[in-house]
Amino acid sequence: MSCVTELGYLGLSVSNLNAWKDYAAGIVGMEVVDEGEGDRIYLRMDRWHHRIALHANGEDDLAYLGWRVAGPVELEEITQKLKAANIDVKVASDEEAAERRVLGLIKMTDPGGNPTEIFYAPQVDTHKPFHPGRPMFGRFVTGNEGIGHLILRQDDVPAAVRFYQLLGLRGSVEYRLPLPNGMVATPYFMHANERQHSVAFGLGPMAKRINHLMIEYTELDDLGLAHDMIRERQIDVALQLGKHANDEALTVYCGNPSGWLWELGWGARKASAQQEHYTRDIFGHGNEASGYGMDIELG
Ligand code: MBD
Ligand code: FE
Repeated sequence: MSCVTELGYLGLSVSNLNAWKDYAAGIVGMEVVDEGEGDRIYLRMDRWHHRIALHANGEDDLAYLGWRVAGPVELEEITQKLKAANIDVKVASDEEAAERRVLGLIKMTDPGGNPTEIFYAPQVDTHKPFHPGRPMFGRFVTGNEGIGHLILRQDDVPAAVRFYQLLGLRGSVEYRLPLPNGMVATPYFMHANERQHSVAFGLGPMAKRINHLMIEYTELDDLGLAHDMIRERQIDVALQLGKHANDEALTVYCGNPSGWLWELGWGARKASAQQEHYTRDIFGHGNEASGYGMDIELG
């Protein structure tokens, strides 16, 4: 059984690299690495060469996402499994793998049209301690749980569920949220490891490929520092501080320099063996700035 083990890396296309440096390093605490390539910079969250590549090509959207498998045997197995399911998989060249700082790589698109990659053996710079972009009390929760979680655009939710099940993720609808128009939103959450979810979808039509990236701090005080800075600088907050019912994380959703959301969080519980569903969050998450596709009522 070859399953992806974590959401390993992301590529984001952005228009304003300087604003992104201030946001990702100065507020959130990531480490900026500039290797002089001119069209991109890297964001570190741990000892990996990078977790996020920012490509300065102006689209202000998700460029690609990378799922990890254990090694070359698993990459070969999952390639065969995807081909057998009629997914159009391209085996990347050595140059493409080197560009992502991995040893092996395949590329495809998911049913929502999101450029999706599966890789093994990321470059890990164990000789280079993680150096946060602003003082941090702790670290980011990564390790076996990967970078965090994403809400992705999927116009055909059952097709998306089938695709991510093929990758080895598990999950279900975890909320039934009554909408003002009488309908019920039924977002679907899936996990690949101990992180309660690595990907979710099914919150309705979206302007961009991505609604948000959630990243998690090990220390509550780092979420507090970020929250203070977001409020001082009057950065848009789409959902105020609150605690989700499914992963029980305390989080806040703030606008990023590309006009979509980063969800900053702390204290998530781990994925449980059996599914549950909820009708609202535990507390908070009140709606504030609109226009981010997060106008759902969670409270
Ligand atoms: C999440 O992380 C989330 O983004 C939403 C909308 C609901 C539950 C958990
Ligand atoms: Fe989230």
